Amino acid sequence: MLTLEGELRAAWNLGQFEPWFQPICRLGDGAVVGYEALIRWNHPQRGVLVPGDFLKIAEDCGLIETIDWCMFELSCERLRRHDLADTFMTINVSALHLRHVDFDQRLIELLERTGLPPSRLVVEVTEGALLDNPERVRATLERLRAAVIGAALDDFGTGYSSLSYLHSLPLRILKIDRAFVLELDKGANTSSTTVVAAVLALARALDIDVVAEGIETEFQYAALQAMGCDMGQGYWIGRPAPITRWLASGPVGA
Ligand code: G
Ligand code: MN
Repeated sequence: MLTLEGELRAAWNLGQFEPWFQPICRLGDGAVVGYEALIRWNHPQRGVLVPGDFLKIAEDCGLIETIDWCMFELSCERLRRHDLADTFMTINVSALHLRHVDFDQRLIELLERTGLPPSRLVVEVTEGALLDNPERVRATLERLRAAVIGAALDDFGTGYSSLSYLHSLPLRILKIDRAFVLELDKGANTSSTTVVAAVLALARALDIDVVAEGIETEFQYAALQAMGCDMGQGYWIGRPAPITRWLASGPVGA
């Protein structure tokens, strides 16, 4: 029997990983303004696996960075080929990537190869990845900004949420974690409503756009819209196909 690590290596060799694109909508009119590229493993027996199912093993066996770079490249190519509109795309960058001093240079070269304008790319980093070495990450994000590549703070509110990061980092987007969005269902007087309102006010003051993550109900959508949240993503938006395997224009031809 194959171990999961063995399966993962085989899957990599067989090309079973691919990026899916979750639309990011403007809550005001529901227009798709961007996408988050999310890795999926098309497992021959177990179906489509999400990162939670295999990321830890991919990290432990040292394959994750290779897989990630391949996903970044595929995602950029697909966005360029399929969506001529001015949508942006976010990619998830881990602490491992940010440890390499040449991360930004490598990303810039990837964009040159794929022909995707840098202004259409946004790298998502988590608060956890910042903690690793805040100064180094800030320097990397500054160099990316100089190259017109944007940065987003992912899962905001779940980590240490140091306010000092918010104004010292060159952020284009703040992503409110889905835990707060989930709580909104419980009505107007929850602490989650207060937190979301405070984050929106803070972001507005700092001129950072906000994306709410994990919108699963119309109620959540409406509540966020009423609070003035700019953008959102989640299983509710874009029904019936919330996470599109390909961009709206259909699959990539061979
Ligand atoms: O940490 P990050 O926000 O990048 O995580 C993205 C993950 O969240 C993806 O694996 C994606 O499939 C999942 N996801 C996207 N939208 C929703 C949603 O509406 N609800 C839940 N529970 N998960 C979601
Ligand atoms: Mn993300």
